[in-house]
Amino acid sequence: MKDGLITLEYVNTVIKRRDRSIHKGDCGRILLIAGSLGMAGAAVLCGRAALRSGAGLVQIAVPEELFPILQMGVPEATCVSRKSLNLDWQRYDAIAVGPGLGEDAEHGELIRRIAREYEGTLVLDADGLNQAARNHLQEDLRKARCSLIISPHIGEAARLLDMEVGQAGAWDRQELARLLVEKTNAIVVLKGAETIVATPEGTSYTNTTGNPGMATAGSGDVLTGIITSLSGQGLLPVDAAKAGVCLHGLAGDLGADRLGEYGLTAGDLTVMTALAMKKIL
Ligand code: NPW
Ligand code: AMP
Ligand code: MG
Repeated sequence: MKDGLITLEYVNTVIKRRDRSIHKGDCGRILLIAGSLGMAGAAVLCGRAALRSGAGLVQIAVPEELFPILQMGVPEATCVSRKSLNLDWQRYDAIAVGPGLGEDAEHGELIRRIAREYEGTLVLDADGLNQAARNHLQEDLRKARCSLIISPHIGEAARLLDMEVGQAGAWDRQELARLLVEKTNAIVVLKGAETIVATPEGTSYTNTTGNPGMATAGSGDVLTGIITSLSGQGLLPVDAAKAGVCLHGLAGDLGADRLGEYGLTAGDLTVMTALAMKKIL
């Protein structure tokens, strides 16, 4: 069922204006478990997007050898080692797992633990979803204590549903999103042209922003940063997902206006995210 469109007018109603006396600790303390050797860029893009959409404190969990890259790429963020990551999850307002995470088998157990223990909002994307599929964590996700948002593209959706990509692509996208909700009990962000947000309550929304210039490496990693940032800033998970896809698309539209669809990069999207936030407020 399609309940409505995700518009800028809607986004304007859910993004909070900043109180004059606010401090960074009030603006979302988030953890991004992202990046691996060869895919440090995904963590950089995710971190930059989180900051550009207003997160007050961003911590990025990466392998220690990537610290220099991350600290140069996102100097505003702090880094923590992913070796035996054993943090007090509850001190974060939102957590993301997945962009550029890689295929290390131990991440399956990490996702299971966070889903079981964490009481905030968890955003699972990219290799976080691939790990969930490979380790058959769908049932663990269904029983998660945290609020869960998943943001698959059609390839990741196919893996979660144990389908071939072509088979998943033949489905009506609204129906496919609903199937993913049934499988995981998560808020599902099914990405692509006209991204769909479907909820366990049975509602489903279609995004109205974005353009083909966003079909570029790292674009989804930027979206994960934005959704996690908005969750950390206190938006309800469903609003963070809906507003996140709309702002991400608006950033893409503002970027395409200036640079064209061909030249737009995910790095540009992170900067345009700041302008997108400015435009809707
Ligand atoms: P094909 O072959 O293109 O026709 P993967 P990934 C299929 C990180 N990144 N959108 C597609 O079909 C990510 O965060 C790091 C997308 C193919 O079979 C992940 O951790 C970057 N795919 C990791 O790389 C920049 C679609 O799905 C498969 C599709 C892998 O992520 C890049 C691709 O999915 C990247 O973000 C659709 N609409 N339809 C960095 N700089 O560090 C079908 N497919 O194998 O999960 O690859 O999305 O690149
Ligand atoms: P990913 O494949 O994870 O990098 O995510 C790609 C991002 O770009 C998602 O947010 C998609 O919705 C967006 N995107 C990709 N292609 C298009 C398109 N043709 N029109 C609008 N958005 C797109
Ligand atoms: Mg992706």
